[in-house]
Amino acid sequence: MMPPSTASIESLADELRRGNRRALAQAITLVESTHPEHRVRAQSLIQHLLPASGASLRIGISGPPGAGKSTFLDAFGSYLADKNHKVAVLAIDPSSVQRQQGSGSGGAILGDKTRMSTLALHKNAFIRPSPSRGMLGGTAPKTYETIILCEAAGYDTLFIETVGVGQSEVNVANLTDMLILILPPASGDSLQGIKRGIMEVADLILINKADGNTEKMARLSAQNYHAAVRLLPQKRDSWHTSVIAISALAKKGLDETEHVLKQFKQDAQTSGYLANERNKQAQNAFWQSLHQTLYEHLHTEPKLKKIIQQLYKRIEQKQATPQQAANDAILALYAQHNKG
Ligand SMILES: Nc1nc2c(ncn2[C@@H]2O[C@H](COP(=O)(O)OP(=O)(O)O)[C@@H](O)[C@H]2O)c(=O)[nH]1
Ligand SMILES: [Mg+2]
Repeated sequence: MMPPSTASIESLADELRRGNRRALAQAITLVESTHPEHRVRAQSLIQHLLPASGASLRIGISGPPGAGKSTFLDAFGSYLADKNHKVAVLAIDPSSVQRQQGSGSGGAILGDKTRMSTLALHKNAFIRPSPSRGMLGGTAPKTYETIILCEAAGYDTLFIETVGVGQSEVNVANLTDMLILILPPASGDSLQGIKRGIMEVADLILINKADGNTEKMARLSAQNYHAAVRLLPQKRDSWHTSVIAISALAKKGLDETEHVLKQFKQDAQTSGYLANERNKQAQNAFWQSLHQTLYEHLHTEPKLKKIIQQLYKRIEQKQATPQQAANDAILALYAQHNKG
């Protein structure tokens, strides 16, 4: 998909505000582009749309691979969309980096699309995989802008799905108002294997697969997790992490989940938590963006390249340690800048 020209930015913004999904998809492509010209156009588009953003509940979905995150989003997303909610799903997929480079078959997203096949066809839904690119700056700034675009297009419920590897829970928690942790049923023993940190950031824990011969185990797990979270410090006085046993496949527990979401939103608004979170989300994206910009500048500025070559020599000749040289590079960068 080709990003739009400058002249059409305003009409793109209009189309997007009207809820045109093609316009939204096009806008996201523009925002994701690293091309400098596209960045300028993307900024102009965001400028148009920023005032219309903010009205959704931003929900992070985390949990180990195979827990049923995509299946849950298909079921619960469709359930909400049937009730006339506008539902967007952004799937952060680390494997898409490989696919962009032309290796790999891109199974993860293909698999997710088929797994969210009901939601994908719903007129009130929008699904978008978001490449994580593996950049130092992380995904936050681009995902942040994608969130703005979805909200401007009228989506009131945003889900950001991540795979449960390493940093991704923390990243997604930094971008969202509420974190839902989806877990498979587990025996009492393996419960201890779940990292405490993940449970501490979760606002709602869903124990999935409460159906067939895993139903009993799921309900028992839910009880165990319920007891476990009661021992953890709470994020704030007015909210206690709920634990619900559900079945994404059999569509059980969706009413209850919706009820908790409503309560969460209500409480987050009245307690001031939401406003505070939104500031933190923006500031986090700002810092990531700043890191990324500086990083790129350090690696691409031609004048700095010369200085760095000289500093390499100084290190080689034992006139400076790498740390001293790095400090000199920063000073040179600022001196460079002050000269204009
Ligand atoms: N029995 C049962 N299986 C489920 C349920 N939800 C998902 N699954 C299965 O678990 C597997 C992983 O599901 P998926 O949604 O791709 O998990 P994800 O990796 O967390 O996105 C698939 O084979 C699903 O059919 C459920 O509620 N009950
Ligand atoms: Mg998935």
